[in-house]
Amino acid sequence: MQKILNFIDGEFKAGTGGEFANKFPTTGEIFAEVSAAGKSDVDAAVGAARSALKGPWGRMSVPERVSLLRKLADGINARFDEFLAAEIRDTGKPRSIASHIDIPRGAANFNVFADQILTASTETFEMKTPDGGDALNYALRGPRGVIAVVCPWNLPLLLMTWKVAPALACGNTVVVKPSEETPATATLLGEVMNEVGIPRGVYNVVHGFGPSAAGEFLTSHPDVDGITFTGETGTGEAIMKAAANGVRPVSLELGGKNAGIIFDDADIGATLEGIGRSCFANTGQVCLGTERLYVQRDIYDQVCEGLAQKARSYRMGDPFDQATTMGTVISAEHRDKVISYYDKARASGAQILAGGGVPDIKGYEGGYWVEPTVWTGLDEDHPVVTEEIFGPCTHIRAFDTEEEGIALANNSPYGLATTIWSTNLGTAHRVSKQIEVGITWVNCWFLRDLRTPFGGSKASGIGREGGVHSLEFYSELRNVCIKL
Ligand code: NAD
Ligand code: 6OD
Repeated sequence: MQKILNFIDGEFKAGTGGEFANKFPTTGEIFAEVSAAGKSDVDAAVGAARSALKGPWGRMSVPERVSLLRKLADGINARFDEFLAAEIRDTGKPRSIASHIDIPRGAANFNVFADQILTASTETFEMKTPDGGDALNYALRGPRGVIAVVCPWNLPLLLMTWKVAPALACGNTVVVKPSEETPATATLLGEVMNEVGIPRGVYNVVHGFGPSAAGEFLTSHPDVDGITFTGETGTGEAIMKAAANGVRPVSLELGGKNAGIIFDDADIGATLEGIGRSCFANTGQVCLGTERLYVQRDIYDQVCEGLAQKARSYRMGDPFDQATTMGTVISAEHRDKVISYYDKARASGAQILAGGGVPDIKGYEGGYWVEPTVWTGLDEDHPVVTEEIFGPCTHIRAFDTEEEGIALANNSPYGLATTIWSTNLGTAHRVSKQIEVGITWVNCWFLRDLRTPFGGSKASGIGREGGVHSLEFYSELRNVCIKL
């Protein structure tokens, strides 16, 4: 049985928090034992990160750090197949997704933030002093210090390096707490850190659960200087409370209940392809995914039929098989949660256009399968329409006017992402401006330029990461005022 260990101060170490099983979601079989970090291990990881700040890492120039970041990207690519296999085993996601999104982006994040820090500037202001003399202000960019990085399971390497790369670019050290469901790629990255010569203590990984475990030990640790978190809104609230002790800054990328809006002048073929991906990709386990779909009445029937067909078109099975297009969800617990919404929809009389249950996948009966599902007919205040399900499902409703479409989309406590489909540029601009979310895609979905601000409005988060916005969070600016 494979053992997954914590990575502390450059070494793989068993934790004092016991062990927990890591399962292959496609079969439900245990394939690894993960060693959980106890409080003393988290103390050691934070201590190592603190010492590294004062060591060679803290003395490195930006170009030296940049050179190491590029080596990290190369190091992931050099072991691409190992990262790929580890991610597939942990998540059950198909190779077709992990090889195109998770692992390439896991590597690219390091190059993107290497570029970003090389061109990062700070402000200078000249001023007059009260006695008519001159003074000069300039800001120095330095690291915040030790950053806690707490991650979810849906895009494990991608979302972890999305935070670790800019944190290291800015000269911080990190302690990562991967999701208990997906510990493998964060651990493997520890090997790459050592291979490319990242000084010990710069990157640490502690494994375990959240409440009263590694997650909470880390986020409530008094020697952590900042916390960056991606996960559920409720967890974000708990982390924000922990961060209040000691007034530590937080960056929170949280949940969503994203709307898609399709206007009757949309290119139907392209729309069905794009919206289908936004509903079902990664078995619906993408925070940016569309779980509410509003369609202008003239094309409503066509979209319902087209999306139902799309839902039925997925091929489920062995995620290592290139032909598989949909995997399981992450765990039995998550399958039960998704299915509980499927049951609620049925009980409330939803019209089920596709799916709605658990498929029978021959040879993989122990896996956590759910059917891609499309409903209509539920009220806007039904839990299926208001709560984040995080499964391959969406509810469709017709609208008549632009104002109505906008109002329906905005009727949510969340504000992460929207996707708008129209061939009218005026419609696209007007609607984008009125939608209360952090990220709007028009005639596309999850098309990423990593320099752009990324994050959620309302209950979907605090702060923006990406490009210079990441640098803002992961660095501390200190103004110097010199009277000349
Ligand atoms: P989660 O909130 O359950 O867990 C995320 C991480 O937090 C895990 O590592 C977990 O162990 C840890 N954790 C849990 N409780 C904690 C606590 N009290 N203190 C410290 N750490 C704690 O989320 P998940 O189920 O892993 O991921 C799915 C969620 O993530 C969805 O809501 C999804 O929308 C969201 N998400 C958001 C984004 C975004 O960019 N906005 C991206 C991906 C996922
Ligand atoms: O692309 C990214 O940088 C990003 N943070 C994606 C988040 C996806 C959510 O599931």
